Amino acid sequence: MSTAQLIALDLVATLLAAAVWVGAGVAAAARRARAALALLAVAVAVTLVRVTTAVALATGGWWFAQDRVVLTGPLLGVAGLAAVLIAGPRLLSAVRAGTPGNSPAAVVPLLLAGYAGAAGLLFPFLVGYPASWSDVLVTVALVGAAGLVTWRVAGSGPPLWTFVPVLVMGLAGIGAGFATGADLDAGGGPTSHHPAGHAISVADLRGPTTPAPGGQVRRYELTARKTTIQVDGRAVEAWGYNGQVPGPPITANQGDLIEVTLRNADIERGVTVHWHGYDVPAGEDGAPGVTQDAVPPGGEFVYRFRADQVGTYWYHTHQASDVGVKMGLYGTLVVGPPTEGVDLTVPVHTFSGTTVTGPLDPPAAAPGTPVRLRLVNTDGVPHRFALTGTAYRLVAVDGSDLNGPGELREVELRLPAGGRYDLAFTMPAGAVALFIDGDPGLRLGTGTGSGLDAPKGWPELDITRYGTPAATPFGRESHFDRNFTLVLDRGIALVDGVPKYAHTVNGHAFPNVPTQLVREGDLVELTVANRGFDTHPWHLHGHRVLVLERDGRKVSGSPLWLDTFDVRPGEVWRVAFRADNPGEWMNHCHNLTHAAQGMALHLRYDGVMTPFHGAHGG
Ligand SMILES: [Cu+2]
Repeated sequence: MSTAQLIALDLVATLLAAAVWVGAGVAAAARRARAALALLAVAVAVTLVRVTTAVALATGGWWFAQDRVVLTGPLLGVAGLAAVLIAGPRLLSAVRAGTPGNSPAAVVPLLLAGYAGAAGLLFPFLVGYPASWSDVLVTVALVGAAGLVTWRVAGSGPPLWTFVPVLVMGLAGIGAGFATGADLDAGGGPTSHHPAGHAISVADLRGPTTPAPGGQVRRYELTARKTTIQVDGRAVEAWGYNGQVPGPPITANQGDLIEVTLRNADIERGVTVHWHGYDVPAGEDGAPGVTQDAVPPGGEFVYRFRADQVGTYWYHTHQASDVGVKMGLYGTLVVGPPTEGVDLTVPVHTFSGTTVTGPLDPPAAAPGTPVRLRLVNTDGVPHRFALTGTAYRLVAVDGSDLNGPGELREVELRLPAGGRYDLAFTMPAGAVALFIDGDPGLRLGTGTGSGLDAPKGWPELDITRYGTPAATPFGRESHFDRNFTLVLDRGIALVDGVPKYAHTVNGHAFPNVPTQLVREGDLVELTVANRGFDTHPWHLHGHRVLVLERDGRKVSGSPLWLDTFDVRPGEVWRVAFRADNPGEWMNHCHNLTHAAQGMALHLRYDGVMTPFHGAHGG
């Protein structure tokens, strides 16, 4: 059983346990001693199931079970045991004697066990990981207070002063919640040696101003402005670079210097350009509040960087990016050498529920022509792609070539938010069709035939098992200078100072997630576990990461160098990277709505500081 299934089963057991304990208490209060006794027996059984699921969850990783094992499991266990010992004999004798059995000593312990069970639901939805001392105190106080109130309502309750310790406990818990935690996570490595006053500013970590020998300068001007675009025959308000959606395609050859002048015509919230997956110098990264200030209307910023990485990338605004990218402030970045034949970049984006591939005019592709399709997911959720009419190879992921990619047919490719897949094939005699989420998205060549039918029930390609292994500069067995763990969840947390139902990292939301500290040259391991119910496409700026394992299983196919990896519910990914690009970097979920709701943090090199503040940066 997968961890996600176990989480679901555990929730069902938790819900049932709470409901049945409460049901037993209500039955007892309603003078139905026999029903109450039967429900008590069921409650004990469900509670035992719940204990089993909680323990089983721990096998997927301590993160999945911590709150259950440390707090809500024992709480339910103790309350349930007390209910059995106190209410059980009373109900039994009531049934034997034919009396109502609704004494407070029978009713209150049963309901209290129900409240303790309900606390187990509170955690996965409202608190998340990790359960802190503050959470423990508040939870126990809440359950205790509910029990005392019930006792008084049931009659012959305890004196009012008994509420005092419960109140004190609750207030202590709330107070502990406001205590500020560490603002730096050194990942088990040494902490800073550089006093802030002597650090290098990210604003000084800029790109070169000349191309590599033999390269040329590629100049682009991007002006962000409001515009109206046609989607499915409807006029849709959009924001576009140069008023185009997607923005102008940026292309270069390896060694060229890319120089982009960004201007903002009328986007009040400000704009930047972030080079997604491109490991530019930190000062060119386009992260507002981290590497620059957002460009206001009338403002300008010039980006310069060498086109060192070959492959398929994209660019987008990073200012209020949840809104800005959705509105259309994105475009593609492709770095060659040029390929032979048809080379088509397909940026997929969803406007008001309609998924589009950009204004594509597929060129004629004669049979025998080599074709390369560069799929770019510019949305915040994954898309499923299927290619019909031909066999093909998945030759590159996130700009990096795969090793020994085998021929594919009748499989579905799931592309994470922000990710890129390059597909290659030789044009067959008939037509080829690309389906996106089951809908026709693009067609090459002419002709019809059953080969072009919408794919049905095709299995998803597991890219961790595709292609053949090859040597990598480091791997699972390497010694890592720093190890960071990010547990992703939902919970109530402060987002930019405001309490929200946030998407959290280790129980915190941006900007309160401790900044990760690394030193140049470090080999860094990053473990990302998803305790929640949403998929989180994790994206570290400025670095490619090598996937070490997913859910404890190593990558058995081609080495996978990614800039965005989808951590689905219940999954645990271990990835690693070499800290070779000094700066302060965003490290965040690329579902930009999640990022705006707190799922973001910074990774900073020792000796680097940022003079930029205030903006969310997500
Ligand atoms: Cu997310």
